[in-house]
Amino acid sequence: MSNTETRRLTMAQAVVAFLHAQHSERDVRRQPFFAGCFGIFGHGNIGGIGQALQQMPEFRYYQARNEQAMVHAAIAYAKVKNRLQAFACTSSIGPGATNMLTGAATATINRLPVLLLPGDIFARRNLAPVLQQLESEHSQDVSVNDCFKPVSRYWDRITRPEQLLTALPEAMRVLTSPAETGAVTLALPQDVQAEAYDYPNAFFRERTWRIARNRPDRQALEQAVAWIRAAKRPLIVAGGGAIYADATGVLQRLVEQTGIPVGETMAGKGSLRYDHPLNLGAIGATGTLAANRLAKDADLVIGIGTRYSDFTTASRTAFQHPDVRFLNINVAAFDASKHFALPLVGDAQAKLEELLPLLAGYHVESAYRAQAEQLHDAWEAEVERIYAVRHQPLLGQGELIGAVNEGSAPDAIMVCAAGSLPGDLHKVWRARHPKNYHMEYGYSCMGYEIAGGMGAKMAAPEREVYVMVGDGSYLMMNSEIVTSIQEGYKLIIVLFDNHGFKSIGSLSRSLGQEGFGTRYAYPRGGTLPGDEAGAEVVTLPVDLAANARSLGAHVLECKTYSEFVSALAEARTTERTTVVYIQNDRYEGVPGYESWWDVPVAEASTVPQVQAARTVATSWTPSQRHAARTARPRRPICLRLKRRSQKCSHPLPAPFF
Ligand SMILES: Cc1ncc(C[n+]2csc(CCOP(=O)(O)OP(=O)(O)O)c2C)c(N)n1
Ligand SMILES: [Mg+2]
Repeated sequence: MSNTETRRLTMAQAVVAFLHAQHSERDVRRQPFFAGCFGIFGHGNIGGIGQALQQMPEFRYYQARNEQAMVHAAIAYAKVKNRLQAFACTSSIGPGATNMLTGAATATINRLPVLLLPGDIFARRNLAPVLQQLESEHSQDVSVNDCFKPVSRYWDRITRPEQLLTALPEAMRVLTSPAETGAVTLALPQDVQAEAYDYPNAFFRERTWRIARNRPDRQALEQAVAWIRAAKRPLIVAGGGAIYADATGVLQRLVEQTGIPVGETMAGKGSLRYDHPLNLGAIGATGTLAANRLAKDADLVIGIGTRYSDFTTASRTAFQHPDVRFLNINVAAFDASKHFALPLVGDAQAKLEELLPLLAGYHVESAYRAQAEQLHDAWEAEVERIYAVRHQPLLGQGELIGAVNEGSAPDAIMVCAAGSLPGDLHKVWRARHPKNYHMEYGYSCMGYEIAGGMGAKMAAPEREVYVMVGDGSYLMMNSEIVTSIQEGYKLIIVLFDNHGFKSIGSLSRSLGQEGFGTRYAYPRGGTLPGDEAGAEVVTLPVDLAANARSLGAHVLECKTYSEFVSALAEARTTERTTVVYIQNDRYEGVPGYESWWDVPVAEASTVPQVQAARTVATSWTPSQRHAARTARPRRPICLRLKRRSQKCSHPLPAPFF
């Protein structure tokens, strides 16, 4: 094919033809990078991208119900595919476009690729203001799509069709870069989408983006080996990067060779099977006793693919050894350098493979390994205890999680994002493979669950997908139930109805605020009732089971534990998306384990409970580790009280979102 040959296409047709030709490759496995395009059409994309998608059915179009939801589905797809494949999302201009903003932030914060193609106002401007246009007195070079800039890793506006020739390759570079990936936004003015141009044929040739496994700097690697060999109490913190890099096999080999135990972040849970004797499970604010105990005295923290969010570090109180050092393995220099670490910048799998032989002969002291294994076993016993609680009259969340875990196929995917479920799941879900625990907890975006579940199912149609969702999140976004039925992607949605926000209610109480604004109940005396009203509230006449049924789902309502177990078994046999509906107790959940999360408490208040909460919070802040420390911090009040009486008078906060 000569480089001078051209093809006359509209800008939108060129976008679709280009995307269709892109592939990714890692470890000799090559696949089309895009699985297709989600979209909702309006006047801002119907005649452009809409026309192109109709003309090119080989690039599959999926009709979504809500633009935010379609981005969530795209994100979940990319997460299950370890960022090797992704979706494009097309929207109209104005509200269709800005509905994708939350999705863009979710993608970028979670380091997951998604290509957003919002329509934009006419580039030729001669009709302004057009329907849904944001006008500005200061510039005509502004549209609502400028809002995508801070939440996109690459942002561009295509005001001439030939700009695609340089914009699309840049978009692909960022989307396929594990270090830079996130939302990529190409704003497409509605008139330019439909404009024709003679594009070079060569632009549409199949292209393969190789996802490199970058190796670390040799000197840094040698220093890392020296640090590990010198460590007495090293601890691995496995993050999402360990899973995305497919480094879980070599991680297990490293753990077995060296005896270094592992704590897992929200995105990293599943890096090791839950029953591996050196897997301490969840770490941080929503962590297990096992991981949090060992974190406290770790002298070397080896972060693998983690962003060190405040949940992972328990708001910087998790690591209390006076001389603790951090060694971070990460594709992104930004993350690798956190906590003044020795950064090993590069691919996790490649790094661990290089480390293994260099650590030959090194093993942690047997007393340390024994302590880790004993904490692991004790934690397993605690999970058993929680799974066996049969709270009355309404069941508790921990036991219901246990029923889903035990009733699901070992290769299933469990999807969740916000509410009190993530904290409980992080602790007690038993992850049996690296994709078993799919938690969106970078943005913890209510509404991700069902749409995300659909994206996960599209990525792995051979697996059962369990969506765990609270009534608040369900009410916020249940629209993609319809899409899952339209496209035949069956989900098992487990809907926990506790008439409001169990999570924020618990957080509110821990701040002395009595659950204000977190219950779904009628106002009393002109205000909304909180927890002080006890059971004396009138709940709203909302029937979420009927709502799910009306969207086309098969619905199984249950009340007791045995009905729940039977419903889960039946849900596995149904053909279409099935909702298992159960009411659960607002107060019964999984407790916190020697950890903390920093949320502001009012500094001045006339309410004694708020003052008490402030005292607890300020007792933790001296433990926060921001840089090299000189003095050892005091133990927080709660832990001191706990040691004295084995009973903490302040509830350890176990909220979470
Ligand atoms: C989009 C969005 N809005 C607000 C929040 C803050 N938030 C976190 S959890 C939560 C309540 C969730 O309620 P529900 O889904 O019923 O779960 P529950 O807390 O009852 O387990 C809220 C409002 C959020 N995470 N995302
Ligand atoms: Mg709820």
